[in-house]
Amino acid sequence: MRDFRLYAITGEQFHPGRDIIEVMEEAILGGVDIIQLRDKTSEKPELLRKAKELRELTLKHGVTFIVNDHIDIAMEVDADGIHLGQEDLPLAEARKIVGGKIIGISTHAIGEALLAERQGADYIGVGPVYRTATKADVVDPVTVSYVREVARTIKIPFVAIGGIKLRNVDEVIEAGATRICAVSEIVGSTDVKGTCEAFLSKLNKTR
Ligand code: TZP
Ligand code: MG
Repeated sequence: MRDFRLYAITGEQFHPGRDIIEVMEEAILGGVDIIQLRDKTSEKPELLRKAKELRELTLKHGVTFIVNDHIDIAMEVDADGIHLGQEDLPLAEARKIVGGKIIGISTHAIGEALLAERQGADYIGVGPVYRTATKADVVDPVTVSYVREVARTIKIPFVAIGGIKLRNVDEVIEAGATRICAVSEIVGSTDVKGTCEAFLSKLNKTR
């Protein structure tokens, strides 16, 4: 997959009254490399509609588009990839369906990270780094020192996620993360584009 620095996930609860496409386009204009559609509440037809619109938007801007959980929707809209958690379809099964598309896997422990790497994940999510209200099925935060361990151990791209804000991202970067993912800090911002630019200016110092 193409390398990336800033990864934004949708979270419509953080921008009531604002359209998802408008918010995600602002994030793209702020420089995000990847957009993920993550929606745990909509019914399939609604999800499919959002996926189609986001596919169109990301194609227009040359940004990578990933769908969370719904491999059928990812295939139907020809997304660039799929993101799966530990409880979702096993990676080997997903690989049979998506072929060469990107597969990202959420991991919370070094054993999970190593397994995903061995099984051919294209990237892994590492988190939640900090406590976050965004993910309902909260596991304990993995902590910044765990990010350091992953940075030392894992060879495929990893993206730090969970409770990452402009005010704490420096210590995540200092621990070795060169790719960051955020939901609420980006899409809940009154200045989505400026927030992305601020994240990127910090991340760019790591390369
Ligand atoms: N996976 C681990 S933490 C998380 C996901 C989807 C939510 C991150 O949201 P926020 O608002 O950036 O803490
Ligand atoms: Mg999932």
